[in-house]
Amino acid sequence: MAGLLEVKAKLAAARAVTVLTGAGISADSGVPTFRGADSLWSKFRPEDLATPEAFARDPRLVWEWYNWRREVIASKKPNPAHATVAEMEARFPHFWLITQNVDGLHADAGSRKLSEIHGNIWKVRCTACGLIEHNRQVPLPMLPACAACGHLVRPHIVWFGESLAVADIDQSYAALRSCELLLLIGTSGLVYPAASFASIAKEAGACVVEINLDPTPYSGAADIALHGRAKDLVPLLLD
Ligand code: BV8
Ligand code: ZN
Repeated sequence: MAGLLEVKAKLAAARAVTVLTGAGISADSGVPTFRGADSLWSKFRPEDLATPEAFARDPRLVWEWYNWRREVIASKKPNPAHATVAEMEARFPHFWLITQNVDGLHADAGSRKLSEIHGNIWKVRCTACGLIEHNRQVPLPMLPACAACGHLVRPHIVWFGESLAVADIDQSYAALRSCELLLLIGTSGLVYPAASFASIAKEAGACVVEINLDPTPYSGAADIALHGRAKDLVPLLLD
């Protein structure tokens, strides 16, 4: 595949690489994606669940959805694509991973230089004192309470209509503006602000590579598109 050899050559010469991942990189670990046939959204309407209004209206319903997702994800393991992305940290002098995934699989695979820009399903945040705790209990008892002050906790996840953490935005923009290569892996490019990240990197002079089963809204900005499963293609990039 010509594109693959070209990407391998660019990676071999690169010093600064940024990776942006979406649900597609975890699909090969058995984690349902957001859109597509057997996706999360085919069963639920995210507008009804992944929003602060939904949580204010019916915290139990929202927690039941997240408890179900935690149960589904609890048994899932990183796949070779996650492992290769973790290996990239040691390979490139300047590397950063921006993930939209909340499943925690990149951290499980050993990635440390990462921004989980939509949060993490294994973290809960107190609605009163703001304490953030790592909690892998499955299922969480209903309704879960803060260990420090006893008030209701919520998933530490960025819902629709909520802003991303300033630190994550700053870190992401810095990584997008300074990289020679931006790898987009398994993301549909539909959700903002991540949907604008490819053009930010491109404007700063990066070569943009898309790895996905299908073309996406990012494809216009991509210099090279590799079509296939992340678990098959991503490991080939480093070997
Ligand atoms: C904000 C947490 C503003 C929830 C998530 C109209 C126009 C522009 C913007 C908007 C608009 N209306 C509303 C907005 C803003 C909104 C938005 O972008 N909406 C979209 C739907 C239009 N964005 C927000 O609200 C964001 N906040 O903008 O704040 C603001 C400003 C000031 C003050 C206040 C507010 C917050 C966005 C974060 C939302 N939270 N998740 C939860 O997870 O429970 S988003 C959700 O979608 C997930 O995080 C997911 O990661 C993300 C993106 O989806 P993908 O990861 O791309 O996954 P998807 O299934 O879509 O695609 C999978 C891809 O993989 C596919 O391309 C597929 O082909 C590919 N694939 C599948 N298998 C494989 C594969 N590829 C390779 N190998 C495989 N095996
Ligand atoms: Zn508290």
